[in-house]
Amino acid sequence: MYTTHIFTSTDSTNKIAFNLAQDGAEHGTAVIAEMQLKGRGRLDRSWHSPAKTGLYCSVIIRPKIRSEDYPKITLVAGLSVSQALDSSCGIQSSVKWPNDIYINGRKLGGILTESSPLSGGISCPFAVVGIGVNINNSKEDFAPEIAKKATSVFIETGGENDIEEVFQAIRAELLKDIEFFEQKGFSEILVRWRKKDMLQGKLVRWMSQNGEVICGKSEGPDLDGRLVVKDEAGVHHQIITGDVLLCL
Ligand code: BTX
Repeated sequence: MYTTHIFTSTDSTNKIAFNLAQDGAEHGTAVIAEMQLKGRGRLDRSWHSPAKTGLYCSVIIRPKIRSEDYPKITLVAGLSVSQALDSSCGIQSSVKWPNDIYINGRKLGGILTESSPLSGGISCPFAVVGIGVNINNSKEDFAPEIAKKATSVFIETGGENDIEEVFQAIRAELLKDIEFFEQKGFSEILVRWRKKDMLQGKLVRWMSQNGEVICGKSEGPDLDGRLVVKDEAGVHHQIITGDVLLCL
């Protein structure tokens, strides 16, 4: 039985979970909130977290993996969240490299993974896997700036779901997949990931580190978790971080 800390409101579940992990909280401990006042996305962006409509949770994991494998946790978690949503809500969601959950071309959820320092003899490293999913939101619940690109399970299916039950399904799937990753490595996770990859074989564009916009065909993540894209000249690029957009 794993511990769950439940809040009606908090600034960010990731922040609370990170503090708990630093104080020694066990693998599988989670923080869940009905709303967040400062929900965070990647790259200092915000995660819109209105009350009682979405799932906002953070799960502490202490995986038995090498420090260089930590960046793959986000991909593992995306797969776990997508699969748990499919089976508990009866949908068919996709994953979008590196951290998004999509359905019918709109963003349903996202993952924000934050890790303890991994070098310098840290005795019990950890990662906090922050998960945000729009569950029972109707269109009016979204802020105008995301209304066109966001969706929820309710919007897609017309049915409401019990957020606590969805959370339990996601945590169980995440811990199972992390154990699988520890024991069998990343390659089989990658096989499953590719089956849900919404960018596979599609034309995408992204901004390189020197500010150049590059277009190419996505070949999916490699064994190191980097997204491989082949440009029009046939050159392969391995993308480590950033946003990749579909060329429509
Ligand atoms: P991201 O950086 O990929 O996505 C953030 C971007 O997504 C925003 O800039 C905005 O355009 C859009 N966005 C914001 N809110 C929503 C929403 N509710 N639905 C769809 N699109 C949205 C994704 O980051 C990672 C999000 C993790 C959120 C969880 S919630 C629990 C935990 N605590 C916390 O503070 N963050 C994580």
